[in-house]
Amino acid sequence: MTNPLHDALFAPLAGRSDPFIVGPDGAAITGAEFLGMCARAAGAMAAAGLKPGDRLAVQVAKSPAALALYGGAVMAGVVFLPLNTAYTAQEVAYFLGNSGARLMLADGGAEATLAPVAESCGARLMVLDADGSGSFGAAMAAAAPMATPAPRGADDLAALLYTSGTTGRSKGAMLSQRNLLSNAEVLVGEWRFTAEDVLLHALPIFHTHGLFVATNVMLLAGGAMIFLPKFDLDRVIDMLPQATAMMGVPTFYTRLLDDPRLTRERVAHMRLFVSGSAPLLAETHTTWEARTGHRILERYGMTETNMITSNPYDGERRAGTVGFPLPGVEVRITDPESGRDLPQGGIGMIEVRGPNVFRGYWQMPEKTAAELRADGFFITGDLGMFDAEGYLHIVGRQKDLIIAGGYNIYPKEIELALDAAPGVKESAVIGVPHPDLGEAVLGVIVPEDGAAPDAAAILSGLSASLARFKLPRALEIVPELPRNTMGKVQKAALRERFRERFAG
Ligand code: MLC
Ligand code: AMP
Repeated sequence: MTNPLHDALFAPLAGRSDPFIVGPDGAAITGAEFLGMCARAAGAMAAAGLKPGDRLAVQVAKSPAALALYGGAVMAGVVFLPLNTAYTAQEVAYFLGNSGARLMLADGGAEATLAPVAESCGARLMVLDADGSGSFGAAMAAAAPMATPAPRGADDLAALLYTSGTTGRSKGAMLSQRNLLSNAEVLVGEWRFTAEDVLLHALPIFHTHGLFVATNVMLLAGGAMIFLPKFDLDRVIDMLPQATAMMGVPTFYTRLLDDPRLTRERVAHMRLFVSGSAPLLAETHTTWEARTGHRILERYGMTETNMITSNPYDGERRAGTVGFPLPGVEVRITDPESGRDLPQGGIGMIEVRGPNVFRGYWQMPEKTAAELRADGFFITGDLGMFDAEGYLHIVGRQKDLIIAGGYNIYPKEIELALDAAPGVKESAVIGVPHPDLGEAVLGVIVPEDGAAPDAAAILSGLSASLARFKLPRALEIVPELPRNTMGKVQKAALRERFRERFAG
């Protein structure tokens, strides 16, 4: 038995003496050196007692060493569980408890806060800082590099990525080696990536976009990455001339457009700009083309499904659409009530089937059954329609979800926290247009009789339990929430009322 993901993505690094990762300061790590880091990470995981199938939770700053943890986990057969670095200790406690992770890796700065959390969940806590130091960094230096990858099959789990749910409880999406590898293979072909490519990588590596779409594609193509710790406008502008491709969320593109240094000359060397994770406004698409001469290639995906559709590399990249189903991926539009197929042109639920679709939610068979049909189609919660030429248009979301700067935020989780705040009778959390983030979180609260809630105190109270990116950017106080005859809060009416709240 082999280890398909390791064999296809990581093993070929052995022969590479050219840079695979280039840091913002120009320091290069060759492919062979990076593979060595992965092998030492795998060795340190084994030395820490991790066995194939065990979960490894990772909440560390983005760095080459952090990326080597992913490669190490694949090599050791360990299920990689990356966590947003913004998550609070309370949020992390849920992920550790739910996943049963045996080991958690954190930044040194978070060690004191996370130690009791890890202990109460029965997980060991070790430190890996961005410069490679910390207890796990030392373990990597001391470990014998893993010589032979752990045997894994295509259906074995490679990663567990948590996505929030409409009930406020996060679900761990189980991604197999096949899910990841099949998608990387398709994307390399569709987007024409080769060993000549240099990807400007400014996305976080705890989500599908930065971890799998960007990294797996570059590993498989044999190209290189300029690896920035985060999206820093000045650095991105500086590095663009050295890259051939960039993948980003729409906020990357709007921020770049706001900067006069973005010129046609600066991006003359670029071959491809990809956007996804949130809707790209047609206006951003056309303004970008007018300014740079490049048409952004928009694609559509999800944590549970990897990439689903893409605009064509050759052929028309149609603004406001997410293109065609990828090879091997089936997409159908169904009536959200009956689940029956709709005729072409009908607006309905987007459903997806293919080797890219995940294996279900970790230890939540009832949630898996509710979203993954018996015939293998996954119900995305996105509403869409195919136009006459076969381009998919996403027209809305049936799930109550806000996407801010490419991060998903589920209102329910924030409403529960607001409802529990002093002086609050009830609340509704909505997403409203935001010039930088696409959508931003707005909290609407109804005070208890006679109470005068203190918005600043409420928000600061929330920050103890919720990651900062989830916090409402503002709170509006209203005497009552609009409800329909069934008593359901009419969020559409609230979104309409407050749609100008963050207008530029
Ligand atoms: C940061 N903040 C955000 C935020 N990012 N608030 C709401 N939404 C966001 N996305 C907050 C911080 O908490 C902080 O709050 C303040 O904004 C500034 O923080 P920052 O760290 O300086 O933010 P910045 O660098 O400006 O980050 C913005 C960003 C980043 C857009 C560059 O969010 C980003 O990299 N997003 C990419 C997300 C992503 O990769 N998504 C892919 C999901 S996978 P305060 O209070 O401290 O001031 C997926 C599937 C698919 O969806 O199809 O790809
Ligand atoms: P996540 O759960 O973080 O993987 O987010 C997936 C969701 O992001 C999808 O269900 C869509 O709602 C949204 N999404 C991803 N790509 C696009 C896109 N190109 N346009 C609109 N929405 C998108």
